[in-house]
Amino acid sequence: MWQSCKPKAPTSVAIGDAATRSFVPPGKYDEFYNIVSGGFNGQMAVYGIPSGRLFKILPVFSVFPESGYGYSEETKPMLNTSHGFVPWDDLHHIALSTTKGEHDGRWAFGNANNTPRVARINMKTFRTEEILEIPNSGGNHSSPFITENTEYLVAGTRFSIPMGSNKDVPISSYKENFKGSISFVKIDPKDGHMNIAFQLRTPGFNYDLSRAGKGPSHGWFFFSCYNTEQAYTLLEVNASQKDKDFIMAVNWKKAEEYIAQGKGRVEKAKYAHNIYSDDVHSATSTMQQEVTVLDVTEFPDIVYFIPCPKSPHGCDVDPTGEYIVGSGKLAAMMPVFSFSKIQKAIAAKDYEGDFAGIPVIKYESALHGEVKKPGLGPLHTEFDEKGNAYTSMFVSSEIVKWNVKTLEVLDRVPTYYSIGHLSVPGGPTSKPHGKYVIAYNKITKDRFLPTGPELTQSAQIYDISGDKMQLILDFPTTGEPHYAEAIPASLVAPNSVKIFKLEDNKHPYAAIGEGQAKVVRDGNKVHVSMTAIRSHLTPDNIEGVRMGDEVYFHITNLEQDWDVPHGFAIKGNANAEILVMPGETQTLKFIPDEVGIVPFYCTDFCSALHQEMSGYLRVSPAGSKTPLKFSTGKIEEVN
Ligand code: RUQ
Ligand code: CUA
Repeated sequence: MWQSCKPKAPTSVAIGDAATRSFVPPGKYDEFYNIVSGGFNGQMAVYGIPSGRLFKILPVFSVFPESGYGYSEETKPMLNTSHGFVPWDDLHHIALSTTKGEHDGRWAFGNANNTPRVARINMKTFRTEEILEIPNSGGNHSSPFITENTEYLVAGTRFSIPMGSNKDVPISSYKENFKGSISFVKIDPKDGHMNIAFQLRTPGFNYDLSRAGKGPSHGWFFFSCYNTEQAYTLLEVNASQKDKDFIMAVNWKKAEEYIAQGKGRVEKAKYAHNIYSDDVHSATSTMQQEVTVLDVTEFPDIVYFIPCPKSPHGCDVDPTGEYIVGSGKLAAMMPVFSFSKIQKAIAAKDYEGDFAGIPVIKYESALHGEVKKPGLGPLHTEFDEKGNAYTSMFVSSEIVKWNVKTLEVLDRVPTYYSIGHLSVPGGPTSKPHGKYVIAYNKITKDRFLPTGPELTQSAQIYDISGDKMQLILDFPTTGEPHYAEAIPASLVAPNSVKIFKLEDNKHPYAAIGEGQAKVVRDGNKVHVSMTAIRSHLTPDNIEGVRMGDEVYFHITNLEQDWDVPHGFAIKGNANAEILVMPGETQTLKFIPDEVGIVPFYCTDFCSALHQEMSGYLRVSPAGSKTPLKFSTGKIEEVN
């Protein structure tokens, strides 16, 4: 039996009645929303904490046939880029908006790692409202990270690449020609709209992760950098030569001053800016043409390097804003830097030299201290409300708890297996909510029933309310989770939108009532303004469509009750379904490919007579004289 092959670990961990702490009784709500990145599925997912229950997959950078995201005419522009329509990406990091460093429940941001973009999700509708492409970026891993009051979202390039006018260069000219870039995206406090305020052009190597300063360090940003060897081949070996890489400290207030003084250089760039509006229930995509650039090597006081051992990955700022934790993936200890010491070192020009003209602060001068022997492969650190830090150890598969001030290791627990990110509710804010740490693991192996070669990814919840961390739940996740953020339900649930008001619907093809349902021919385009209400579609008989036509089904859901979506699908369509929320209009395009009668139906089991919620489209041969007609019950003729 397959059970007999099970390794020891899963059975040997006794969690006793600790599991009851993750139990949320039927009908009761979870305490936290947990917004989890989907990695290579390009989406976010919404779970409850502590139950680990999955509520929703929230489409962001990848098409989602389940809702029609990226398939409906209204949402297609959301995935437009300077490369055209891109149906997929890789989403690693979540950033929840903050005010004065604390969660405010307004927006969630996420990054597209592959085709550089950032997205903003409205936490009232749990929908992607805006996607902004990032130009001059070779991959958007170091992103998105936000400042204390969500003034800026910052996106750093993972790979350096040649930028500007001369891009066709030998790869071996990396040192001369390859540059990094950090984009400062201004967030409009009213509506969250994003615009690139400026980009910093930085030395050519890899930028990995980042955090903004807060409290005393507000106005600063800290980025982990690797491959300061500037290798361009076999990075596995060549980018691990040096003893230390850097944490890059950026004084963004200074950069703002230079921009205000007009010191930025306007450069040509091409990048898409896509915005979804709930008024017209549609997205528009505009192509932006320029970006303002500050080359940090030309300004002496924007950027400083701090040596950080062995290929740093996570770079995390504690809730007080004084301590910055660097995690060298290959280092046997973890350095904790002090913001006030960094300031002193800068004032005293306490430098060990420079890199590409940028001062390198002496390691000892910036250092608060080192966490000795924390574990193997430290990646990411989160914080609780009691002055403790929790670091994920990829290689030794554990979470290590330590005290930020004393640097003393307090506790360690195994994770199953190979933890990447971890998350404490409010962990990156100035006021952590604490209570749990959630591990996001890269490998599950034997934790769940096998499902062929591909196994589920998994997360694990540990209770951290006591001195000792205690495992209380494993829960499988969709995609590959990277970072996640949990936020108290009380900050989000009361604002949740239940319906869209029909009277506010400004979609050009909306039918606000069955009397407005119509079918209009415009050349070879046929626009059907159709309504959906329990339990019929109006019109449900359409004739006069011909081969060679493109049919646009604009479905308006007339319901004004919560939780009554209607769906729409039509036989043989080379497209997905659409799910239409109450009061909303969405459009599915259909190109008939054969003569005959084509059934369509509502895809969401909305009522006892859901199976009756259907209709027929008649498709006639090209050039046929069949008049355009539509009806529900009675016949109405158009033309
Ligand atoms: S990374 S597993 Cu893509 Cu956030 Cu560290
Ligand atoms: Cu509407 Cu089923």
